[in-house]
Amino acid sequence: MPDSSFLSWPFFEDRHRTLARDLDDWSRDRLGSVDHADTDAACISLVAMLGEAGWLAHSAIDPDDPGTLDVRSLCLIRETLARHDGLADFAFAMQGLGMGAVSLFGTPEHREWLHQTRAGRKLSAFALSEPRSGSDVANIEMSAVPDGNGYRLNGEKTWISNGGIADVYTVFARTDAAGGSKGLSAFLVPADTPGLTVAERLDVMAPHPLARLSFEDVKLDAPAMIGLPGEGFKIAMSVLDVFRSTVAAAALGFARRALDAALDRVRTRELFGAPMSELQMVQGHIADMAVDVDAAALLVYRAAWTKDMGAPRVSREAAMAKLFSTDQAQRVIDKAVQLHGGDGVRVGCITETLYREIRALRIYEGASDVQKIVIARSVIGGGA
Ligand code: COS
Repeated sequence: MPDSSFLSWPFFEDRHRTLARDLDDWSRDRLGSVDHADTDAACISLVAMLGEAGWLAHSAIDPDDPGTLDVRSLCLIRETLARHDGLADFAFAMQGLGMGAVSLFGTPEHREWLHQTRAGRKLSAFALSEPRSGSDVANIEMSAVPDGNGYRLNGEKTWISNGGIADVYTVFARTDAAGGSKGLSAFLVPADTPGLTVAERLDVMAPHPLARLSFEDVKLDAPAMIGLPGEGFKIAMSVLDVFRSTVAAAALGFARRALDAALDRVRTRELFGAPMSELQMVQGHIADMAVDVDAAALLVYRAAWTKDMGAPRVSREAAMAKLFSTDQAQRVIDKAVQLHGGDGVRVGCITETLYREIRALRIYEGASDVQKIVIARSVIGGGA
């Protein structure tokens, strides 16, 4: 395990230190054997492996003994998996995000799904974004119209991670046409519900399962609703309050991997008759990278610890962690590419992979620009 000194910080308990070390060992032993040629198949197999090994038990609450999500564990797991394999991190993260609303607001009936998702036998997804509302959640257009005993959903969702391979979706739709952010509701929708189809699979620079979904007269019974009518916006934001810190943790994992690769490079590569590490300009890069990584870690685990200590909202802390950590990881990875010279951009090398992997994290689960809005409103308003 590379620099693990952060584990002695007071944010953690011994169970977190053990978790991080055990997962690091497991990842080194197991993740190398996963074939990434077929992204869907790799994801399904990673979810199964993570479930069998027990790691997915941390992705959602235990339906038989409901407590709260431990955000420090979620962050440590994402950081560790991202350091080893970006797709493994993605597979873990989607099981948590997809079932986030169920963990936080679900009924015992909704929570039945958690037996399957925590065991890695079923895959979940979070369907919030639409073609005309990504950052502006209050503008969601998908309609959920009362119909007999339940609701009928019509509309589209896009950029849905795990779209096409998920077994169940958490879907946000409009139950009150005039209500703005107060007119949205959340629903749990099994993938095989008639009328729900995959309209398009989307290819991105760091491949993972992604799709645009179409809902045509998707009929749901009333108990499919999570929370009460009109609570959808607050449910979505509460889920993002937890999971934005974990995106920041994944970025931290990518950055640590890039720093480790850069350290290997500068210690072993000779330039102008000496190891690169003796050049002051190289030392300057390494120092900047190390400060970025530690500062990100402090923000990530401050946000996670604050939530775990019972804060009802950590919007500001989570937004700061996501904004800073995803930005710093981009800088750290770019420097690692630079220190590798031509080798840094060869297709298939770790720096090239990380360079592609990191970019989307500044966009999904709230673009950096949205995080700035959240932070500024909180700071100006003097609230959380
Ligand atoms: N927890 C609970 N309630 C929250 C909340 C949170 N984290 N954030 C906001 N709310 C509440 C507000 O308190 C407000 O309630 P009241 O009207 O009762 O006071 C209500 O929700 C509306 O909040 P706000 O006025 O901030 O809504 P905006 O429409 O201005 O939206 C942003 C704010 C832009 C921050 C929000 O739309 C957002 O986060 N967008 C990004 C979405 C995203 O992450 N998309 C990616 C999808 S997943 S890949």
